[in-house]
Amino acid sequence: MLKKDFLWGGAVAANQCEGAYLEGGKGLSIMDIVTAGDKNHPRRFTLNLESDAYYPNHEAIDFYHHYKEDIAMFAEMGFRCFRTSIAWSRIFPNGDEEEPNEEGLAFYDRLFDELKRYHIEPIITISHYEMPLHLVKAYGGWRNRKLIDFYVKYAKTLFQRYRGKVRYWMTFNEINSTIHVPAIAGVIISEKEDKKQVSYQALHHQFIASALAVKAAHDIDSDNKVGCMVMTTVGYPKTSHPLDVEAAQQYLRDGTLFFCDVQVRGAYPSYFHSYGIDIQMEENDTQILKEGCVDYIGFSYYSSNVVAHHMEGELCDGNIVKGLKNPYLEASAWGWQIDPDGLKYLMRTLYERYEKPLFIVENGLGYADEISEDGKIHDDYRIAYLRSHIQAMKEVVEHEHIDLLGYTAWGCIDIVSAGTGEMKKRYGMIYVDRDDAGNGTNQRKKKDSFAWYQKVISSNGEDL
Ligand code: BGP
Repeated sequence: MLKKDFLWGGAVAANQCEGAYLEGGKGLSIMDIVTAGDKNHPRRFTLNLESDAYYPNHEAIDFYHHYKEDIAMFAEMGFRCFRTSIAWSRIFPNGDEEEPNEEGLAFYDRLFDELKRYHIEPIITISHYEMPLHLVKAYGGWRNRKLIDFYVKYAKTLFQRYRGKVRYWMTFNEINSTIHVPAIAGVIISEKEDKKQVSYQALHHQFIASALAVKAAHDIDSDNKVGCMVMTTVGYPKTSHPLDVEAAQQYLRDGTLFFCDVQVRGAYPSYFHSYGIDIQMEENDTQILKEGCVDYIGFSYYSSNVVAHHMEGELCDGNIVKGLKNPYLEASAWGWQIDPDGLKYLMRTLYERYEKPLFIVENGLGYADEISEDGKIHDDYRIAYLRSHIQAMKEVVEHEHIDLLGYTAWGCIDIVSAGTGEMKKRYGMIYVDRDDAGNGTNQRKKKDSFAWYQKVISSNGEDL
């Protein structure tokens, strides 16, 4: 059995659901200008700083105005928690202001009060790829150490304002994505620069900012629990060739564990030396990392990959990171290889390495759902995906006593895809009538998975 206070819920991100991208005093964030793509042309997280706001799904699903209706539906499903992010540029429109934007703070006050009405615990991501665009244009994004002060001021503003309303936080969504897609951290790297060196230096600034935020959160409210959040990449060796096994070992270490090592253990691991990167540190940085260790490990898990020391063969897509095709696994229409056993592998690895509580804060199946002739959405494929992953998660929790805080199904309501900017790639138990071009009534509609997930939660995971 899962513990009786297991945090069942769903997850979204401000930039993928709120809309109202210039309302309530909000400034432009980098996600407001990222180009949209489609499943054949995954979004290029290039930031064309000359253009303003040409992301076609600016209004997303207008959660900013629909949040009461949506939260009522989450409550109907029995949610005990709800993960979303606070849009940094709602609170500090440019990011470097002295004073926060009161309208932005008041919106999230209303949101948290609405959740509280239904006894739904907010799980808040402080930065989910939503940094203010001005911090890129004026400072160069996270490559500039000044971002640390701007971020810490923003985080402290949140901890003080929402003291007693929010106690679960995560500092950066998928902090490892900075290495794969530096533009996500507002870092634009020129041809003549060393991408690795610039990316890892920007990441270092984020590590310091995260550690300072963790310490501030604990100082402001001892009830605060602050997690790191990593995109997990499980890679299986293509063959039993020792070099393929070594490639798989490094894929997991360098793609996932390194980021947890720094934020959970509070220091750069010795193997970092093999990266050949010379991080510019300031004298207190080592002490800051040591004092800012996170309380839990939040992570996203969607799929697994296959790796080899020579990556020849059919490539498959994945959550930001590609891999080779696994002949034993099916893939989603976007090429993400479906592997519930990989979740067990990953949970064991993380828990045995850190012995800190885990939190599955993203898991789900992107699918181009259609409305059937009977007017319903029979997403049995999504029920099958979620059932198999919840079964896997339960197995290791119950048999191996892994401490798992909760499970928030990603995109519990249809939202804009981060990777492609499409609405077509739907994850929700709630359908939203909106297409890739932003047309539609925005009406919400329960899919078959709505009643299924309601049953899962009411039985605390027993009735799958
Ligand atoms: C993760 C992000 C989420 C979400 C998810 C699904 O990387 O944290 O924001 O988008 O991926 O990806 P996509 O929306 O591209 O299907």
